[in-house]
Amino acid sequence: MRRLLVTGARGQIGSELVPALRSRYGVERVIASDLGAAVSEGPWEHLDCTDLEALRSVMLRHEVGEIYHLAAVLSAVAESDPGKAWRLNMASLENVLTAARELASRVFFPSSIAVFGPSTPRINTPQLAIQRPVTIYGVTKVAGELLCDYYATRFGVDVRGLRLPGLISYVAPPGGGTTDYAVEMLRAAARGEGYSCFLAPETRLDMMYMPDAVAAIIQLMEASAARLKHRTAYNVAAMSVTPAELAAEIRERLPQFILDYCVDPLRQSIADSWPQSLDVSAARDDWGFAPRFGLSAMTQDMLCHLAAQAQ
Ligand code: AKB
Repeated sequence: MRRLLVTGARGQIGSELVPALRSRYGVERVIASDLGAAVSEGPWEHLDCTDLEALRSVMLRHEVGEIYHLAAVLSAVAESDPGKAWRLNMASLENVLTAARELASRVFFPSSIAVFGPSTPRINTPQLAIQRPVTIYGVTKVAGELLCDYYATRFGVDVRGLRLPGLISYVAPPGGGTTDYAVEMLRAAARGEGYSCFLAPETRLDMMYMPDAVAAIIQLMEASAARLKHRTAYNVAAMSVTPAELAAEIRERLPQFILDYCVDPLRQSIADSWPQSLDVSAARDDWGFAPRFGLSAMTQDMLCHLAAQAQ
C-alpha cells in the first residue's frame, strides 16, 4: 500500500490534516515532513521541498503515492520579500509535480481566494472568473493552478486542489496571512484580553473552520476522478464574515470583549482586492462539499476548545 506525504506539516493546515489522515489511513502510512524537528508521533522527515533530489529520495524510500503539498509562504509575509515567495512557492510546487509525474503519485494543491483580484466580481465569485491578483502570493497561486492543470492534461498527473478562504483553527496559528485576524481575535477573547484588529470593521472575506477544510481535502482526494470538472481549483468557503460581525458573535458569549482597530494599510489593501464571498456550487455538485460550521457554530466551538486549552 503506497504512502501519503504531507509537506509543510508543521503549518496551520498540516497540524490538523496529518492527524486526520493518520486516523483514516493509519499512522505508518502518513509521512509528515517540514523544515525542523518532528512535532508529532509517527513517521517524520526533515524535508526542504525546493530540493528535488531530497524530495525524490523521501518519496522513493517511503513509496509515496500521494503528496499533500502544503508548504508555502502566505500573503502578508510574501509581500515583504516577493522574490523569495515566488521562488519558494513555485520551485517547491514544480518539484512536487515533477516527482509526482516520475513516480506516478497523486497531488493535493491548496490554492486560495488570493487568485482573484480587483477586476473579479467580488460577491458570489464564480468558479470560472477573471484571475488578475495584485499580490505576489496570488500570482504564485494562479501560476500554481495553471501548472497543476498543465501537469494533469499534458502528463496525466492526478492533481486536485481547493481555493481555500481564511482558515480558522485552535490547534496551530496561521503563518502570516491577511485573514489571520480572525484567529488572533478569537484567541485574545478566549484569554480574556482585548484585540486590536488590523483590518477595518466592514472588511468582508470568506472563512472556513479547519475541521471543514480538512474534511473537504479528504473528500476531494477520495472523489471519483470522473466527477471532477475543475480538478485543480475548486472554490470552497463556509462563511462570509467581517471583523465587526465576528466580534459581535464573540460578545454574545463574552460580553466584556473589547475590540478596537489599528488598520494595517498593506493587509487592508490585500483584503480589499479579494472576493467577499465565493460561489461554491461546483464543489457541492461535483463532489458533495458541505461544510458543517457557520459563524455561530465555529465561534462556539473555537471558544470552547481555547478555554479547555487554557486549563
Ligand atoms: C492568507 O490570508 O494569506 C491565507 C489565504 C486566504 O490564502 N489565509
